[in-house]
Amino acid sequence: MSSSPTQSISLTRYLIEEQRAGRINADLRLLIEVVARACKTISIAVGKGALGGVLGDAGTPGVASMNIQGEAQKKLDVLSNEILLEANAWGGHLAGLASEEMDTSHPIPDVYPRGNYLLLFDPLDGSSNIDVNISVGTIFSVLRCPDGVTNAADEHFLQPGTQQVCAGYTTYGPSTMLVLTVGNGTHAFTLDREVGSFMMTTRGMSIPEETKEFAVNMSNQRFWEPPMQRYVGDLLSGKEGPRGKDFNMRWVASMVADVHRILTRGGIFSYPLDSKCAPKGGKLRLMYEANPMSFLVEQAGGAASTGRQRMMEVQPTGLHQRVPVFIGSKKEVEAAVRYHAEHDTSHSSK
Ligand code: AHM
Ligand code: MG
Repeated sequence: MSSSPTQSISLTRYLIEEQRAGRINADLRLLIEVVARACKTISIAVGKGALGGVLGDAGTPGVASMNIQGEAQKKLDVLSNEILLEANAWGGHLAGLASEEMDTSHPIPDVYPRGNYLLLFDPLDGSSNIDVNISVGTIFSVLRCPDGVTNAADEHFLQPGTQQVCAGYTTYGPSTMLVLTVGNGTHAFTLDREVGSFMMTTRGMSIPEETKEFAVNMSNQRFWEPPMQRYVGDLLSGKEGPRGKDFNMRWVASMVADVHRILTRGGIFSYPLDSKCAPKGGKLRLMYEANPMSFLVEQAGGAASTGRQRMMEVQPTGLHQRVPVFIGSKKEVEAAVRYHAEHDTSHSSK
């Protein structure tokens, strides 16, 4: 699996070394430091839980406020969004921001200088776990603003995942961890709460190619497409079935926590198309969830697909676009893709 020695390398030191090696510039370094600082603030709010008065729905009592996705917002969703917006407005490193919690992209206020990067984030992923004290997280993705654009609008964010220059997430679990890639491997940093610094704890995360563990919300089984029914059916039939081995299942319902487990010990995470989410294209969001996680997982030797296409090659058509997701151990993602291809081929030839 993972890791070479990390000595005592803080996130700041790691970023300075990446800058010296010419892999990132000063603006991208600042951007990552600012996001990391905002995540520390979110971590404190999440950690206070009920004592901080931050649990429960946003909005007025009995009338929860809704985001663009038509989902009820939690107080912590709104607070985390505000923390990230405020932290990133004034540094001069961004041309614009977009968030899962905002209808449209957010320009940098005129009073501040503009930079060349676009930042996208899901401020608090795994909202259904906030009130029950289960891990949640922040996911982010960084793109370059197209040349010559000074006022970034929604269309400028619509770049495939292969264009990302950085992606990461922070998981607020028993410990707070930041997992990051700038295209030179995927590295994990753990927050030293006493010192207030993210310290590198795994350099070069590496996902085993094969796995015996899958993550999916089984309660949706009857709504899945036929290839997904067949794929999971074969996983469940274990040693006696066509896959010839027994599989274990895990489902946290926080993508950050499920993907973190996969980056740590392998596995496949899937939120496939089902007849409930099909009209929207899937459940998870391409720009804020699927693409950044795909970049992190590919950089750790894993794979990510919609079941029919490499995730990072999907050309986005909307900021809040949703997609089916298969992500994790390379050979297992390839197996899931094979089930879809076999189904599609047999149906197109009829
Ligand atoms: P959110 O961004 O509104 O929190 O939704 C995304 C989350 C993922 O973290 C998780 O994998 C999935 O939704 C869980 O969905 P379900 O409750 O259908 O199992
Ligand atoms: Mg989310």
